Amino acid sequence: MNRILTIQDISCVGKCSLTVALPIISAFGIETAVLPTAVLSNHTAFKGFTFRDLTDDMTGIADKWQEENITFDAIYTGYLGSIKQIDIVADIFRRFKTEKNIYIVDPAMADNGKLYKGFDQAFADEMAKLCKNADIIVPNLTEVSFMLHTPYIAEGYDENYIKETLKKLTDMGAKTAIITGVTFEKSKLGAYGYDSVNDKYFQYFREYLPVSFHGTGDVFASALCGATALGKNTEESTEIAVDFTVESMIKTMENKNHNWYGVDFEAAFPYLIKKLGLL
Ligand code: PXL
Repeated sequence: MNRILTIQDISCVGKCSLTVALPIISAFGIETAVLPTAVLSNHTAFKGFTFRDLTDDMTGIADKWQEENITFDAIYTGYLGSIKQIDIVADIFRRFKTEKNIYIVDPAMADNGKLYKGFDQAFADEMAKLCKNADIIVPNLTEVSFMLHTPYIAEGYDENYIKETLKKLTDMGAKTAIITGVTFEKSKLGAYGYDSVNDKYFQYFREYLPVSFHGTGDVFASALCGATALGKNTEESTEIAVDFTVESMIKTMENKNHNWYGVDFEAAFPYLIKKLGLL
């Protein structure tokens, strides 16, 4: 069985990071090992939150895995709490890198033109460095603007702009970059990618939904990771991840009692399992 290591925080309530990655990757039939970076009462989009920093535990945990010769088929990193954690993650990646395993970085740090609470440009610059060693990175347009030091353009850009931006991202070092939340026309939203190894652009769009939920980036990245670990190519994995994210959003909209802080991705599992032919 494949084993993925995912490194990000546990937000106890709020459906993001590990509480999204763990169930979603498991649903692909893949073992999910976790390295929690912090424990929060809830994610930082709420008014207040507690934050137990686990930075000092991270290296010791990885040491034990190395002693046991534990290996990972993929490493997927998401929200990280500090520059120090980014450095530790870079080190863990070096230590567990094999010829075959793949490294997916979601530089989860910003959305809608703004950095999340507690982050600054220096953090974004370190995250950009972490992305250099990745096989696949999955930033949204806000994260792209902070990593490339370019203005954030919410809409009205054209396909050339996205292609040039993707090229700039892979020129920094990542093999493949996939920008999420791309829209050229009001009725469609999706992901646009560039595989620099094969010099190939790819895209996948679905209907634009007039809603915005917290945690959709984590749902997308987790599904992409699961599909990639199942051996799907990056293009197929992008389609699976976009479809699963959209289905999760549709299920959330169908739930009259839905909240603002997370998507009902659980209700989209039957769809995913059917689509993957896992039944
Ligand atoms: O969804 C990204 C994310 C992950 N973890 C924490 C967050 C956020 C976004 O706000 O606050 C703690």
